[in-house]
Amino acid sequence: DGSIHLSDYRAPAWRIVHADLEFDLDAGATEVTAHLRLQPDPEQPDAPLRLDGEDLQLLDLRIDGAPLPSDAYRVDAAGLHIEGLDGACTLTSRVRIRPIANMRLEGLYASRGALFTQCEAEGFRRITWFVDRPDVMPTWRITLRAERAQYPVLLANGNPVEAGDLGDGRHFATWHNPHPTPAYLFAVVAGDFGCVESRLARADGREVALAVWAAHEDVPRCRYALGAVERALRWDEERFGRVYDLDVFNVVAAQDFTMGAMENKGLNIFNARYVLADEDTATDADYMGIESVVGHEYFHNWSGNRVTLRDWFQLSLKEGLTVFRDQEFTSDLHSRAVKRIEDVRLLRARQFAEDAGSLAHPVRPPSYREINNFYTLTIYEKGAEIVRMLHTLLGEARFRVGMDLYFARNDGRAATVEDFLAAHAEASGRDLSQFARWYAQAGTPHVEVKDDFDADGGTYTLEIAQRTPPTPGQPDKAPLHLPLRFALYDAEGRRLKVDPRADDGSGDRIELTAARHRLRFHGLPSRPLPAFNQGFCAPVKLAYDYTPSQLGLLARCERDPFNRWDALQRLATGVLLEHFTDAAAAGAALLAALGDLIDDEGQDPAFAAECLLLPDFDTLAEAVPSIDVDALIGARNDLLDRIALEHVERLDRRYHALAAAAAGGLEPAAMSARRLRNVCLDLLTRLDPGAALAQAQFDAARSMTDRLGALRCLVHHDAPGRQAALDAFAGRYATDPLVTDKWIALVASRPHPDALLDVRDLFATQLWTPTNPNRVRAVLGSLSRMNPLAFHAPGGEGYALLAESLPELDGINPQVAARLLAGFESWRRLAGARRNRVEAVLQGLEGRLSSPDSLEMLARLRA
Ligand code: BAL
Ligand code: ZN
Repeated sequence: DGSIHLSDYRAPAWRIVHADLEFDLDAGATEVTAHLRLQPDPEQPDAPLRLDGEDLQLLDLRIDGAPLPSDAYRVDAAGLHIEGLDGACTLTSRVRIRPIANMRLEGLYASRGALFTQCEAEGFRRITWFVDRPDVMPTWRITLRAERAQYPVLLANGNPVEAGDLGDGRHFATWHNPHPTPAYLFAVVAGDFGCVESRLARADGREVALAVWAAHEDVPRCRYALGAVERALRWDEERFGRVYDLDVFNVVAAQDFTMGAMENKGLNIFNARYVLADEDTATDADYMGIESVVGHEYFHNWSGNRVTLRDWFQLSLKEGLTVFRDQEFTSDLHSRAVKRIEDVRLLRARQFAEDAGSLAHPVRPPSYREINNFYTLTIYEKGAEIVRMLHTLLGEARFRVGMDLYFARNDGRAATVEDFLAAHAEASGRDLSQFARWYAQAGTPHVEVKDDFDADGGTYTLEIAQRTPPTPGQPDKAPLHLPLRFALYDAEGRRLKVDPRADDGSGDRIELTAARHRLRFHGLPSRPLPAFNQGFCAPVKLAYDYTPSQLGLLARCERDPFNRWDALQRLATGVLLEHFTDAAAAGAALLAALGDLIDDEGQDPAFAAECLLLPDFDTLAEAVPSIDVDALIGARNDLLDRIALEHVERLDRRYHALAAAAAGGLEPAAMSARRLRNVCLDLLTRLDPGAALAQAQFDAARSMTDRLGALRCLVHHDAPGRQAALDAFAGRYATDPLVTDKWIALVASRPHPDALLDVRDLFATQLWTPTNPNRVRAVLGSLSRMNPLAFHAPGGEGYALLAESLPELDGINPQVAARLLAGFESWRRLAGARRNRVEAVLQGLEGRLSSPDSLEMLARLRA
């Protein structure tokens, strides 16, 4: 079926040690001349040379300068084959490509008068013939020639070498990348851009010139991203000892871009949404997202670029590790607790669902048809959790020694997960062989804890069992090696010093390795209250039979802020899913705890805001065996109404009390205040059909955070002023595609059946631009991922709406289409007729999709 298997890996028969490329750039027809210095693998002496290429018009082919006769090579749909080569040589090819016709946004493509590239994972083969795999790592020289008027800025990987005039209105620029770099990190940008720039001294004493580029009118909105680059560079020096390795670092914003951003060597290309920001157009969450993505891409320079991947199965080796690094960056610069809560929210809502659904796969999948389908939450977020567990098991100091060893030993190499674990095992002296299972085994582990207290002897026993449920292709699972932090509290919420004579795991952490563990603590005066998995140190579902009052106590007394939040999430989940025998007591405990939080001015308001947000639909859906959509949405709405009713005065008081702090700029206190204030506003608007407060905030808003927060309340709670507000907002930002995406996302995620009609109406307007991934996601991603009420409309209209658009989208940008298909990942657990409706919709898609991306997704969904 065209699958590629990890077990089939073979070293490349031919390597490219140096690539010298010349581009005659033009949107209609670009010519690429590639001089590739080739070396055969001495262990595969007679292997033919096979080069990857797609959609290339071959103009000329030479070996060591001599034209290659047509019977000496063969071209098929995916490759160029040359036999009979006699050792190392230089292959020169000249091809023509058509950037303007490239709607897939892979390879070289045109966008708004400029030219961009996207090569990860396998886009470079759409630019020229190449051994397009990550373990082929030449050094690079890149010359760009183009018309100066249309393309005054010519950027490529590495350091600038030379630039000048060619006469005839044309000019050129030559770049040199001295670091061995795989083709997926290749990048070229040509266009009319402006930039903001700065210079920074590197830790090794050299200077680096930083620049963030965008269309001229957007340049003032690049300042924040530039500051984020500066912070990222410093942080990686200080926390990981990683120093930058070129004279320049360029970031360019692209409005048409499939991914979030791309870490090309020395020339990061970003989706504009992760670059452009000012107070009028970006929310606080946008600012945080920009800083984190800028950090992520910058950190790849070591975790991904200097040490790259042997093959695409190792994708999490760079992505999981780099997500861990960007999470730590944000945690060191901002609130560690809030960052952890946000990350776990995402993990539980989306990665756990992926790991429990039709698309579940290990962090290192054993096979794939289309690697683009594996840029998933599992590879990224679960991959980061694995690195975090390693960090917990080893401790910061030993982890750092292991990281240094990993970087030193694999610098300039294409590495594997084994190389990563070997460096840590060696540096720490720990045996990580069982830990390696995390990379091979899919599914979220369940950890169940039962306890017993023997009052006579004062002995407390914890029985801990782990099991991982079956996933597609993996019916049987073995126990995993995981760290589990814990603490014991007394009835007043005082932390108990754990008895040093405990039979096992004294201290505050145990390592689970077996299916069952028993822990005993002696000399306790009364039954303690246990707390587990502080900081969510293991990405598991932990079950322990807490009473509502125990959770209320934990929400107040747990030392670990993440667990205080988690106690309230558990309490809320139990109330929503009717898990507690005494439902009235549970509801009362939750309402009391939330009331205290609303009033608590000593608490970080952002943390309080997180506590007031109930588990979302996806998280709840993950916690039940069968998804009753109406029951989950109904229970959530009822509880939100109850919270609002019970605390209306408190919420109102706090909302107004936070006004002064919220009026500030980007300082953490102001951001925190706006966060809580907007959560209060949302609850208050539930009770106010006139939505006066939301309307007032909308009218007076001075930041996008407050404007959009108020607009969301007006639209999502059907306020009378909602259409006027939407029109005003849309008019004000009509020329800004990123802000237009925001209001479109609000409309598409409105929890009302009419959202489907609104989306259909959008399709009929100029606003529907299926070639722009951000717009497609704003419309269809918001509908399928952020609007369970409309997407799961009982008659199947939401499913049909998504499915209808997929054949066209698949013909334009397969990656975007395939990603939207993943919105059906949990369909098998849907209760009632919905499951059948999705099944019919998926069946109806058979024969209507054509890309390998979408075909693979459809096959896995239906398997
Ligand atoms: N490498 C693809 C974009 C990212 O994860 O950084
Ligand atoms: Zn990445």
